Amino acid sequence: MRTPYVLTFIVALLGISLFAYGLAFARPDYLNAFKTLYAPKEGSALAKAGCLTCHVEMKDLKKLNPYGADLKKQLEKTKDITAALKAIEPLDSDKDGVKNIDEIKAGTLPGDPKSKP
Ligand SMILES: [Ca+2]
Repeated sequence: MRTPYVLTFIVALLGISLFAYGLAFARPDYLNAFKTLYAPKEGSALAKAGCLTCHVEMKDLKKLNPYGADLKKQLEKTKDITAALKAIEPLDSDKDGVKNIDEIKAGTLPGDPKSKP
């Protein structure tokens, strides 16, 4: 009768591993740095986006949107998240004609061309 317990343990361990794997790609510390630096307007698309400010979908956090990709490139040059965020402010990552910093100030998504001021 020990088998079900072992199975439960394995399933739980697998769940925890997958969760940790997901967290390795989602960076809540980066999101916190973003929020601290910019304090997105409450109720704006940007404030609601959370992890999706940089990631394409929660199911596969390895996929980065254009803003997340630019941030990643910058983080290869500096490990300072605030410096990296500031460095990509003048870019228009999603090529919608609006600079990242202007999108952030407006509360729209700098990684989604369908979202702009
Ligand atoms: Ca946009």
